[in-house]
Amino acid sequence: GKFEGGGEISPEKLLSPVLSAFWDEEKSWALDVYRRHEGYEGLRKALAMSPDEVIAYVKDSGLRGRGGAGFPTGMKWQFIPQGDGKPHYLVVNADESEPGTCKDIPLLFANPHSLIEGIVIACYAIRSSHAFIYLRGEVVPVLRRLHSAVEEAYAAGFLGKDVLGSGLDLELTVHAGAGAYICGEETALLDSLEGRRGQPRLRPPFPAVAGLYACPTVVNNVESIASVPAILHRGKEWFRSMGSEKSPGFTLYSLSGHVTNPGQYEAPLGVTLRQLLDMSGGMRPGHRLKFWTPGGSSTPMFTDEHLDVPLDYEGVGAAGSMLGTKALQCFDETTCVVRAVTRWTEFYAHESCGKCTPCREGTYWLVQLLRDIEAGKGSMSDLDKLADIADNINGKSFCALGDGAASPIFSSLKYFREEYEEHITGRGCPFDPAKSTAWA
Ligand code: L3W
Ligand code: SF4
Repeated sequence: GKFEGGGEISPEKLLSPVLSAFWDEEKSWALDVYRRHEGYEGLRKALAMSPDEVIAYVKDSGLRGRGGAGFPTGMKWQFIPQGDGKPHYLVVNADESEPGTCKDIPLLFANPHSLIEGIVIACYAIRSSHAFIYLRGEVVPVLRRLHSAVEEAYAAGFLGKDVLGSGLDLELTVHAGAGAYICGEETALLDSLEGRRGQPRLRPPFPAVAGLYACPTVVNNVESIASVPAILHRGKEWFRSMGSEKSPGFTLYSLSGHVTNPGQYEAPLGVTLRQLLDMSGGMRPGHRLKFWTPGGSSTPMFTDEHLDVPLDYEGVGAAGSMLGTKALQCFDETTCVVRAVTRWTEFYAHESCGKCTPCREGTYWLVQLLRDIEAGKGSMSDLDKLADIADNINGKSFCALGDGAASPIFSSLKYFREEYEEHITGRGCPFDPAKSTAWA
């Protein structure tokens, strides 16, 4: 049927995945399996075009960054100055750590060659001869798999000297981080890659102008780059036939929490949570949705009133949140919202890099207040304090981590203020944690 902002959507389209098409095949990660599924055909098409034509093609496709901000990918590539005499770099952000987000790591595990092919295309376009994948450090099996896929690609002539006789020389380095959420922020990632403590840099200059080793650098999310080969191979019109005018194409949604079948679901942008729950088996039996995040805990939460919001950048934005990483964490009526927000805020306090005062101090104080409220030791004035501290973090911090930390405070107070008040007047948490599996 029709859905707002998304144009026509047929059930076949909802269910015909691209990125996740053959994840359940035997050795889906191997080069020969990838090639059986038309792997590296997009690269051949790209190499027959000029680099500028490839940039224009990706720009026309309307592909937007899948790491959270939705910035147009082709435009980012176009920012790289040409003829400047400096090396150019492509850095793939594989530091997936946003709470609830689990799409890049499964993609790398099941189909690493889609990323490698996308990297070769992107490097050809921006005229880069060295690319890096910055991988979240905790996922050692994925690191091993990436290393072996990169080796396969070198052996087959997709990486190294004179890629497929095109004249492009390309080195690809896989680097594992040490497990800090802040290293997913693009400039902290670059500092970490250069061997320093990962802390955000002032922007501007953006990485496109002064990035890795102060040279022009494109930093893109795994899924953004992995989407490029299919766009080249099947065409920008095909890509634009899915999703909406401003948010075209397909994407990976991660469904987690109190759902019957958690996992990765590929669908056109603009699908709704109701549709995703319908196709995946719904909430766990006997329970109903209470609140959820459209894009990880850093994006303002929604309630069951938002089940029909189109999950694209415009739809989620108009409803007062952000699409972010498309991490749909679903909580049912057994979940204490104060406890959930406390847990998230503990995460932000732990992961705050300490560079700026509003976030470093603010997240600490938010945790103290939330723990008191959850334990029945709060007072009504604490709710104003929570909002006041969040207000002093939001928009006043050095990077997006601060804003992300403030967002669950604002949205939970907006939708569930009564539940906070119940904790205060009732001198404790009205929920039985044993009944909620999410926080076990
Ligand atoms: C050149 C300009 N480049 C912007 C580039 C910029 C960046 C991209 C988007 O944060 C969000 C954040 C998290 N010249 C430019 C330019 N750029 N203007 O465009 O930039 P920006 O600042 O809008 O966002 P960001 O810094 O990339 C990302 C949210 O995502 N998030 C968390 C994500 C976490 C993960 C993870 O764990 N994997 O992705 C969740 O929602 O809060 O708002 O490349 O350089 N004039
Ligand atoms: Fe570091 Fe937080 Fe400031 Fe970002 S907002 S620079 S994470 S202290």
